[in-house]
Amino acid sequence: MKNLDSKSHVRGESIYLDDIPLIQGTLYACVFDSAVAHGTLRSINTADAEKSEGVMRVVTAKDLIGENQIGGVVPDEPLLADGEVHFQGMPIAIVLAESEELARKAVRKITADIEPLEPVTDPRVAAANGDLIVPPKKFIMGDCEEAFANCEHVFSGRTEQNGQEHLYIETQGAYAIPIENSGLKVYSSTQGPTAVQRAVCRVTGLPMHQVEVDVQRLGGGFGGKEDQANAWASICAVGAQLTKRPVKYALHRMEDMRMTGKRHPYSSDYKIGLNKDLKIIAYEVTFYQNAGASADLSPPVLERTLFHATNSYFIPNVTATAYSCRTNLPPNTAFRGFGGPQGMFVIEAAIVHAAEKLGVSAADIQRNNLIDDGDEFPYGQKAESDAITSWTQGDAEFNFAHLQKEADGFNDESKYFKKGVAMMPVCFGISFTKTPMNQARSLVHVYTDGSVAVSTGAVEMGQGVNTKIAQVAAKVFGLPIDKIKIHTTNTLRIANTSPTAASAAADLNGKATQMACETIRDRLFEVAKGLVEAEAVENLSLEDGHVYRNGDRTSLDWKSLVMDAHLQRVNLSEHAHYATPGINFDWTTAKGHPFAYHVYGTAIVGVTVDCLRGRYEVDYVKCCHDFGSSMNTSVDNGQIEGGIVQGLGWMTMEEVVYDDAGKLRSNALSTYKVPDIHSVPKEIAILPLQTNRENLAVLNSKAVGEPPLMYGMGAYFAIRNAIKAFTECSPEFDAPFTPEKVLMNLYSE
Ligand code: MTE
Ligand code: LUZ
Ligand code: MOS
Repeated sequence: MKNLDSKSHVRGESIYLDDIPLIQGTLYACVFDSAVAHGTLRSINTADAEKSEGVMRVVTAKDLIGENQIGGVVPDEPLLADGEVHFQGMPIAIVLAESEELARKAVRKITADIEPLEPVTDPRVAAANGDLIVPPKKFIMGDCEEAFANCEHVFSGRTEQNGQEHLYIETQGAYAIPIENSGLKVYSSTQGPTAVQRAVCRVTGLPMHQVEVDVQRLGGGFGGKEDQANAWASICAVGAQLTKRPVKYALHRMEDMRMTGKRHPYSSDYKIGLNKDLKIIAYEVTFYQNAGASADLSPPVLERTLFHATNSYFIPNVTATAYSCRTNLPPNTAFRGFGGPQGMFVIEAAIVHAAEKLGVSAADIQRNNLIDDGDEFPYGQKAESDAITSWTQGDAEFNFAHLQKEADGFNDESKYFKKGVAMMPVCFGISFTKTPMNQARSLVHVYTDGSVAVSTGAVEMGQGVNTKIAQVAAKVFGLPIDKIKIHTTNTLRIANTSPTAASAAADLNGKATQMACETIRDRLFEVAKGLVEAEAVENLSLEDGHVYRNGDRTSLDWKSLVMDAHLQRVNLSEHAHYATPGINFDWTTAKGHPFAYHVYGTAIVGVTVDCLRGRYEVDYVKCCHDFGSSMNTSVDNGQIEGGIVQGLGWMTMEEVVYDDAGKLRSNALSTYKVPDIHSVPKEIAILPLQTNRENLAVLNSKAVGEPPLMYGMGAYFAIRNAIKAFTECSPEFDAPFTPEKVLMNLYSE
């Protein structure tokens, strides 16, 4: 079944923040932000802006009624700069005006006197200065020191990974409307309606029951709106509170790129030890995360880097250390994979390094160390592993050796075009690593005409979560999908939501919906039992809009049953709560069972590099992917394709450039290159892993949002192999592999 939104998207009828009809009297906000990455804010001159045409008010930190604080994990992030600026793009003042244009015009009339301080942009420099967001985190398994002493081969090195701009098609934005008794209704383009509600309450001083947050859908989030929607909603809320008028702010693309954080760049050191059979015996890794100016989600992102530091491999001795380093960049944040990809890149680089030195294929080392059933991850959880099955099933279908031979043959014949192939296994843990976040609720109403309305905490952002939740309700009630309507995500209907993140939204909210629907269904069965004279409710079922008794269709249809139940005063509504069972994690020991399950997969990535120009094309990404048992192959294949292309973009062409002064140079689509239709691999082949395992996913259909991004990482190593087919060199592990960098490596000798 197609994504339920596909038709309204194509017709341009889907509603986003910018499509919400505005109330008369609406004001437009625009932010004046710091042009300096680090400095003391001596004074702000807003006089000219206040006199500017159409300006209602200019707001600075001193005007806030509540707290000037929006830091969710660590309270280190003022909404508006006060005393000091920490990054270029940091909001300092808010202009509220009668139109967008007038607001932007007035912003240009504001000046700030900022005494510059030395900016830090390099995480290793920040770490050396002791400027950490939180104390270092560590995972230890076995004894690395002793193990290295006994290793046949030991290699060490360093990797660099750059950030990534989210480039959701819909930029950040919000619309806040004053309601009676000082309350606020806030429309926000957010993955976390409750996070927005909390931030708004903090800056306005309102209690949570006075603030309603509503989300129809997002034009993409990719993690960038898990926490970073809070600022813009807070700005609108403060404006609405102070002026008693509705306030809207939808950021321009360049404002968004300049003022919001991105994927975290990392700089890392590794040391890998192998025995003579190519078993990895020991792995030591140190991660320096570039957190930016405030914590945002950096601490949990850092933790997930540790959780995925060994990717799909079993390594008996591991010491992984991670530093979250405070720099003068916009606060970096969640991005599809949430630190996991950063952890995986380093182990993959270490394996490639070892393979190169030992004169073997990296695939031999990868294959030889895949985690097996019962093996323990460094954080204590025992694997129920499909690392090996996904590799062998993928290899059986796509034949790595043959693809490698084909590339070798091509390379023998071709002087200036070279092909490279790489294997990219992936293992990604599903659940928020912070156990309490793994809960969700669903509110289901069956109306007397038989139609069904569902509200959950899940936010639709193109990933198809609403389609999946509707499928769950349709399945339990035995109804066609058009009888089910998924309503907006709203904090009045569903309270205390976790953000739609960690790929877990369909699992958590889908399970809650399943529970709510089953409760209503069981009540209806009690009614039906009398109506169709069944001996027991166990003999009843609901299918294609009818009640079935002992597998036979009765004349009792859904609508009549519902109406009858209502007349008998049976409750046709239910609010259900789901909390993932069996998960835990204890940071005092850094051990536990944090994930409901893992998603496994193996990709083979092939590229062709133009060795005169440094350009490249991705010929194919062929993967064997663990869907469990997919409840929607159309949606899931779309997630795989999109994730792969986004991963390729991060590893190859997307290059976030800040200069030493902390100014974003890649601040528009002319200077920041994202994959377009021409960068999509010529072939993406998706083979579902064959498995009969039970899992904790909704209807056994495993989470699919984030894991495929990591297949795209294979392109980096495939490009590296192609370069090595052209010239004797050993490119550094410095992602992304932009065409410029490829060219430099091709002619580095
Ligand atoms: N797909 C689309 N089209 N748009 C998005 O913003 N976000 C990704 C992924 N797929 C995203 C997407 C991220 S970062 C996550 S965590 C998951 O979707 C969240 O949704 P889920 O939990 O329903 O998988
Ligand atoms: N967000 C979060 C996430 O808060 N915790 C997580 O573990 C996580 N994982 C992936 C993506 N977002
Ligand atoms: Mo996704 S990074 O969990 O929003």
